[in-house]
Amino acid sequence: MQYEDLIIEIHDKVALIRLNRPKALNALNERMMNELGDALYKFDADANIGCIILTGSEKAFAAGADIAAMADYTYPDTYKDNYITRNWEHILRVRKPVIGAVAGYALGGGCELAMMCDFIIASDNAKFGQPEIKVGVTPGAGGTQRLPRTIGKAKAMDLLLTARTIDAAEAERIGLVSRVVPADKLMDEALSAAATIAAMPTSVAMLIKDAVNRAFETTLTEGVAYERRLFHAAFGTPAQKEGMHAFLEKRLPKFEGL
Ligand code: CO8
Repeated sequence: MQYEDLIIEIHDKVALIRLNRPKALNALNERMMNELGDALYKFDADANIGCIILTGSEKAFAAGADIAAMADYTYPDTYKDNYITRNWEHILRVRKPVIGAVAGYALGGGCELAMMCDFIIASDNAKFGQPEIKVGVTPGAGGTQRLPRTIGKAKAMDLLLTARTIDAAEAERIGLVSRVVPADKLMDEALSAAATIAAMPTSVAMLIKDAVNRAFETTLTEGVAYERRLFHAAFGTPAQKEGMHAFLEKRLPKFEGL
């Protein structure tokens, strides 16, 4: 597939996907989300890739779903087509780690897409918000669900009901992002984190991602039982043999291809 709205770069074992509709501040439309799904599945299946970065431009990760594309939609249009949701959740089916590298605006669907990444590294110029209420809709890609789970009910209600935009420092303080770096260091930081992850055994990174995501879907007891099964499963991976024997032999592990 040739991409019109994405730019792809490969950095050793890291795939970098850049949203690229600069004139519309990367407003997320049907074509871009289809392309994103295609690229994500391709890299998820590529044995040479150990981590994926999703980013936008210096001005916008994404300023939301494309308002121009949906302004005249009716309820039957949206319901019959399952409008936009059908291709928005591909990212949740990706089993390898996905880092969101956010500079500029991550608003509405852009904030929701960032929250669907495994963690977010933000540039100090990043701005997050769920301003859907100002254009007369609710969030539609998990904003009302993932935001309270991530930052708690009080902050989530505040952002969702006032449409207030928060800066990177506040986003880090409330746990929406894991790190904030100067704007000109964002890609270095994201690539470095991704390279670190890609150098780990990918099979185990996938187990960890699976286990952490289960925490949001189940009770603590069930989640811990699930984790225990994955821990047991890790003993079936060559990575466990290599990792533990390398430690005992006082050498660095060789996880290439594991
Ligand atoms: N959709 C379409 N076009 C957009 C969007 C958008 N979300 N955001 C910006 N643009 C376009 C502008 O229309 C403008 O185009 P043009 O130059 O042709 O007029 C261009 O990008 C530049 O934008 P601005 O001139 O407005 O730039 P500013 O720097 O003045 O402002 C802002 C930047 C503050 C980001 C401003 O553009 C803005 O408020 N954008 C809209 C933010 C918003 O409301 N987002 C939420 C949209 S609704 C949504 O996301 C629902 C998600 C549901 C997902 C469901 C999936 C299943």
